[in-house]
Amino acid sequence: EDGLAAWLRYARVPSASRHLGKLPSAVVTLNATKGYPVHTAGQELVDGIGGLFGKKLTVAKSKPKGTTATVGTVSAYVDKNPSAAKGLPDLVEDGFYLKISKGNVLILGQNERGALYGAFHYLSVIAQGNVSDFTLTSNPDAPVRWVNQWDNMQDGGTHGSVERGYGGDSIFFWDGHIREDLTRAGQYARLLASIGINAVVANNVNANASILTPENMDGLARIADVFRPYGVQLGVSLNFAAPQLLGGLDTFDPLDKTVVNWWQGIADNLYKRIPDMAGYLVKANSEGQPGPMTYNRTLADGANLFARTLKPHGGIILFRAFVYDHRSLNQTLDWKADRANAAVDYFDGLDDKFEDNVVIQIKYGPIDFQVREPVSPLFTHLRRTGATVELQITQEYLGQQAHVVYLAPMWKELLDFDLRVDSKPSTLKSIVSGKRFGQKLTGYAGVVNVGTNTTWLGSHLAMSNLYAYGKLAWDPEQTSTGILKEWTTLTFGHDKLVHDVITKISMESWPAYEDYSGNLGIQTLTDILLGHYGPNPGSQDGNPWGQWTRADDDTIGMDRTVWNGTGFAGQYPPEIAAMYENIETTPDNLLLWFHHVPYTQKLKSGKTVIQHFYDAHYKGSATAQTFVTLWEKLKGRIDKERYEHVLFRLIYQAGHSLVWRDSVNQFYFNKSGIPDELGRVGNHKYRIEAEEMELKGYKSYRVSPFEAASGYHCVV
Ligand code: BDP
Repeated sequence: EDGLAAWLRYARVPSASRHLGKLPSAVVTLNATKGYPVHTAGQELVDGIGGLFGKKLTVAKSKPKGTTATVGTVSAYVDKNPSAAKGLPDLVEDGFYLKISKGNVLILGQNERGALYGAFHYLSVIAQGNVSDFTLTSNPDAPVRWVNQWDNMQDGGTHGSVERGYGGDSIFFWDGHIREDLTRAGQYARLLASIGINAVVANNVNANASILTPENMDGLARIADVFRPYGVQLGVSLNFAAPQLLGGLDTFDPLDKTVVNWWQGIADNLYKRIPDMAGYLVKANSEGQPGPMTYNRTLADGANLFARTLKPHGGIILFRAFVYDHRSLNQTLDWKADRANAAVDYFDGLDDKFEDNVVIQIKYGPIDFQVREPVSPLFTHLRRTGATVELQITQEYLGQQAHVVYLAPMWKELLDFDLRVDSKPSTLKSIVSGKRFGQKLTGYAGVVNVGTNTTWLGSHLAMSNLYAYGKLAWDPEQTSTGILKEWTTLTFGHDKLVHDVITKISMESWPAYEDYSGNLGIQTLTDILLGHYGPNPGSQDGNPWGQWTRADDDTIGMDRTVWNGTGFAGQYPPEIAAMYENIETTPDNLLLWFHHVPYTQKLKSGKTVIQHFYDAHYKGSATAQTFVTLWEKLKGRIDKERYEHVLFRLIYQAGHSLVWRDSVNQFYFNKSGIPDELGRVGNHKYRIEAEEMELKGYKSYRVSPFEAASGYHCVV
């Protein structure tokens, strides 16, 4: 149990032999071609039922005797059974229909991919022990359900690392090329297909232009080949300056004819090799990346350049809204400067300027994957052009898989948030499904960043986030606990205690992490300049990245009001703007996101801001201690390999949460000079400082930032 099979282990279900009669005995695939999803579906049914129940199925072309699982597209089925057409439901692209009746299984997809999704769904249901009859029509909530990988083609010229990846090297790239052995890429596609993901952008948004050399395009085609059996399409991230960097042109101006022709050549060459390519992902004019604004062109000019070259081939472009200029942000000179304003400012007036195969990919919050952010207001400004919400499965600011943080509850809160456009119900999920404004191309993009580690993400428990991402992108009405239950059964089996423990840890994990890393909307107080890991509240200000707390000796928080602050609150529709504008109506958990207040400001709970900080850091880290003892109850109830792996991480998290607690509390205690009412902060009377012990083979040294260790000292 090294994690490689994730939730597709097909481990034997309890009392398997009792259920054999309720299962099919043979599989019939309709019009299956090897290398395409219907064929794969047939194979998965054989493997799945074999593994789960020990029943060996035969694969037949026409109807055999006995119970049968029939899988194919609706059209293939109706061709063979014209009279059946009437009874079938309407399916949208990628949707599926399942009918289970006395061991006979009918799995029909709107397309081949849908058929495969239906097969995976059926297998997941029976793996959870349910072999009774049912009928289900399932359509995805949105058409775009993509995954982004931030994989580098090369790193220092040697190998393929993954930016913000915590599960090893790239499964796609090595040494500036596409790997020869793409086995893992195929296995990844299988996992993704089982949760309804339909495309993967394999290379980093900070794209290397060399991805477009003829040799690398051949390599990309090989990736697409291993994805295809699972209905997963390949997307490619582009470097806006590639015409210059790779093509040798003296410009990359999006309106220049030679540039347009160059990009058309690229699209044609890619589609020659990969006719079913999904399209592009583009990060432009952000964090030093080139873009159309380099030539005073609009973001729409930039996006449309690619959109037009893709159109003849049926591709789409996901153009990122993560646009800001870290060189122009200066908080010391400009009190009104605010990175949170950037996206709406840059996209202002462009909604009706984009080609219809452009989708704007918007991070859930206006800054950057923080532990708590308000929903990005840009979602309310794009009514003609469709949007995808960008979520981050890789826990860049959220403990980097060394801390367990189950993210579905956070995503649900964001997706359920009602933005009140035109004073009408306008939840984020209704916007990204296209239902609220009626756009055709909308959906989800998740930054996943798996690597070569057999656990994929570096931690077994972190995989519930990937599972939940796919499930919510398909159906955002699903509950966090419901998704978790499914995932736990498929990953760890049916033991009730295993379920109870994983549910408790997971459901408490995001609130705990928020409590000890950064609460009241102050953002995750990590180190900003380097790894985004570990506490460093002092790095939050005075940096050009715009993740500011504006903390001084007496006050803290970003004033983002219109009347006195950066004006960000005014980017929301009036009802929401009014809520955030007013300190009384701003929820406590976003108070410091929107307001600059004294440490003594009273919260709705009656506590002061500073006392809340102290208490929350104690509470969150205390919760993290309980994860270890909870997990220890599972000894012997799950396999040793995964038990030990998770335990090691939870022990680490428990310790690191204390470092978080004391660093952040000490930092604000030093700044504010306000003592903790309970006398805990700065008073570690039971602690034994490592540097004061007799050190054999260790040396004591002063650390920076000072608050990262008690007493300013570490031992190495
Ligand atoms: C930030 C990451 C950086 C990414 C950037 C992005 O730190 O590595 O390149 O976002 O999303 O969160 O483009």
